[in-house]
Amino acid sequence: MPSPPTLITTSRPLPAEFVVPGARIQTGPERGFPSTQAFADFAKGSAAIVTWVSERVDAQMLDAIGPQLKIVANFAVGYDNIDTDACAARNIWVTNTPDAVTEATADCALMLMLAAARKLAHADNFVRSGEWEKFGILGPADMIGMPLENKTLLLVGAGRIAKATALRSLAWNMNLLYVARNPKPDFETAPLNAKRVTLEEGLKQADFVSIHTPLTKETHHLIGPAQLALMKPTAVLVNTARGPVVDEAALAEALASECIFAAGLDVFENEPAVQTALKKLDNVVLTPHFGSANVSSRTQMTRLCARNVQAVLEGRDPPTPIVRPQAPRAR
Ligand code: 8YV
Repeated sequence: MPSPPTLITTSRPLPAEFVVPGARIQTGPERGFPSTQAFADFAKGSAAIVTWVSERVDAQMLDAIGPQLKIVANFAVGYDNIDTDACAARNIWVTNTPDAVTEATADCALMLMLAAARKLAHADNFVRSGEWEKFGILGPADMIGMPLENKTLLLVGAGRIAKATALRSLAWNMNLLYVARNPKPDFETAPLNAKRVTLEEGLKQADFVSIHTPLTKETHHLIGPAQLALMKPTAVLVNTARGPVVDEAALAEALASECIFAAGLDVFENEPAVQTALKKLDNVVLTPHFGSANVSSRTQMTRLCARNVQAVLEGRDPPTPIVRPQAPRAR
């Protein structure tokens, strides 16, 4: 009797480009599963699961899915949602989607820099609410923002997205600083000519700060009250990486007290919840963790994710591994 097709579970419906020949693909609900347990129950018996940034993949989940699970393919470049040690201990591959998200996320960072600097949240609300009609034509001193031209941009992290953001910033002739554990020759040479600094030095000097570091134990609340206090009152903070890198309550406080000028946030500590204090402020632009949400990026993410799954199911190394099984798997 022919064996049944290999089962792949995607936690949500994926774009049509998610094709893995010979496999049966079952998809979770549009808005994702209500709990890890519900996802695990649905995915039981799968050889591959495709996960979204909001889904925690832990030892309990892996065990509930079963020992036939070969790969956790994250539909994102960040993989802080996955217990990689638990996957390694069970000889399960973990893959992500680097490169595919780079350009769209860098666009998002620049969009938030400009939007926050030019008070877009306030301006948009001013028009929609009818406030403009009551107020009248703006005068020379109304709604004045900050320029990007010739200003200093600090990149916290020096990976692909930081570099793509830095390249875009050259259009404004920005002076670049970066924070990284090790020197990055491609940041320090033309065209970026960025200078490596400590976080403290960078925060003091920067007019714009853009976060591009993965979330780890070391980067949790990397930007807290002490760091915000170092920033200029005219400075703008942008986060397109992971919410918990910034202490959200401390940021709300810094914005409310005008310790910094503005912020642009695509990521939050407890998504989809956002601190009420932040939502009340008009010097912060808020977007719903949609950095990679453009057509080109989503297509590339989907294709790469499918290639990762297909390779592992066919016994080959996937193109973008994070965790590689150490022991040969019984087939
Ligand atoms: C999100 C991301 O997956 O790649 C990442 O790490 O955070 C993003 O691509 C996406 O924006 C969620 O909508």
